Amino acid sequence: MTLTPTPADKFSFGLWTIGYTGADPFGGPTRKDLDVVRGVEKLAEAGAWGLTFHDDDLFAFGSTDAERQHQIDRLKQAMADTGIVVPMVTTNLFSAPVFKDGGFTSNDRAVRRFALRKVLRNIDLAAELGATTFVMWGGREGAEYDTAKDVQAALQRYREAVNLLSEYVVDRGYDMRFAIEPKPNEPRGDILLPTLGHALAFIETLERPELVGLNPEVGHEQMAGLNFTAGVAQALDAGKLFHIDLNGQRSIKYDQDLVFGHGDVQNAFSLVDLLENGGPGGGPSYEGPRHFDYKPSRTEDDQGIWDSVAANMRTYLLLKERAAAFRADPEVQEALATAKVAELREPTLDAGEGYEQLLADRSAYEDFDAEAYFHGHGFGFVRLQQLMIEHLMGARG
Ligand SMILES: [Mn+2]
Repeated sequence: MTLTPTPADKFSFGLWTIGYTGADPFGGPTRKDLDVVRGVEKLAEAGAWGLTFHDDDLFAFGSTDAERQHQIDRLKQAMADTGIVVPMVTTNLFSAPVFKDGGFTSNDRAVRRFALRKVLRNIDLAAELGATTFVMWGGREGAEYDTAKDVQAALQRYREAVNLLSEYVVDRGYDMRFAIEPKPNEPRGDILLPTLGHALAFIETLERPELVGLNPEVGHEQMAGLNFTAGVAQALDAGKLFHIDLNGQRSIKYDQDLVFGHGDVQNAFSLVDLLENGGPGGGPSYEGPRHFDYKPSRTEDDQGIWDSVAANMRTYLLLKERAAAFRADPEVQEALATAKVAELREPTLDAGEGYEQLLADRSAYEDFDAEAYFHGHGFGFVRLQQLMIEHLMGARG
């Protein structure tokens, strides 16, 4: 296994990630603006596969049609020159002052109509560039004050928006699906659809639920104190892992957007193991882009941007290599068997068995000595976890 990234690894980066200038609520930029052509060239040089962007990352909000087209043409030329693809596009409905109360769910109806037009225009661009995933991160879709937002009405407007956009994609014949990106808070005090679970439930209320899935982000679930790998597993179970945002987060605090693995590295290990080895046949469970949505820290210079780009991909490949070694270790396989991990894939009932047969099975209840069955007999989960830690630390194979 190689630790040198290639386009076959399907690593992609947001233009806003490598283009982050270091501005935060407490200080201005520490780096110069990044030109998109240089960004594409540097990503290709690093072995990445794709670039993603918000409309406003590529051409400033309020650009003339000519300015917009000039930037699109420059990106297209850079793509042709390097082989970098655009697998995903998303719309900025959060930076401009007009979106201060959100886009799809602003209390102001004119803002909602403007937001829909901005997204429709950007969907056309996404299709033109060959993107098959359209991400919706509703960072401003929320509120700070319960009195100020009718959440039930806001969800109705959110639904109205996604239904309209889905209809548009179908009518235009675009090969494109939507991926909702949940986040609990920041920039709003509370954001609508705050976790994967909220978004999954919402998707089932849409007119075309098959067109809408999830774009889970490591840090966003961890900001809510949740286990990201477990959430991604539920998204996979629902057939809704349309895209993924990899980064690092250290506990419940502001959105850190660290390099992948620079937060909870144990959870990063289990995530890569799930994506690469978690399928029903012990193969990949996810074939889509490995997309990094992180921020090169404000302390870094230009070189630091490209060092962190490389770090994201190298950490992913290292974890993939560690996960493969973990799975191949005979002692791990024995510990997995002791822990009965694979037994959970066996249905609890026999084929054709129903409650009548279960009620008639005395061995399941009347003759089952629940007290004696596991008394003094453990699963060995701790030993299994320690084996994982030792593989992670390079102490084994
Ligand atoms: Mn984030």
